[in-house]
Amino acid sequence: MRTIALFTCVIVAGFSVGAYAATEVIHQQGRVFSAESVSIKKGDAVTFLNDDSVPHNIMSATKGNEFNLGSQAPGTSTDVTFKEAGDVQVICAIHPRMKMMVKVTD
Ligand SMILES: [Cu+2]
Repeated sequence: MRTIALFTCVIVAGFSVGAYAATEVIHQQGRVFSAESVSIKKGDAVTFLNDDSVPHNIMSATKGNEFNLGSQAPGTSTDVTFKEAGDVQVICAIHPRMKMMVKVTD
C-alpha cells in the first residue's frame, strides 16, 4: 500500500515539474480552475493544462498581459508568460464561472 502511494506521488511530481518549465500549472478539471489565484514573478510562465473532457478558451483582457489561447482541446496545455506586474484576471470565454487571478510581482 505504501509503495503504491509513493509511486503515485512520484508520477504526479514528475508530471508537474519535469514535463514543464513553467512555475505553476493550472488544471481545468470539472470546468473550474485548480486555483483561485497564483503568485508568480514577472517573466515567469503559467501552464494552463486542459485535463477536462471539454474544450476551454482561456484568456485575459488585463492591460499589459492580454492573451487568448483560443479553443484548447482536452489533453493539451499551453504556457503563458506574464510580462507586466499586477493582478491579472484570467477567464474562460466559454464558461463564465471559470475565473482566477494571476498575481504578478516585480
Ligand atoms: Cu471553459
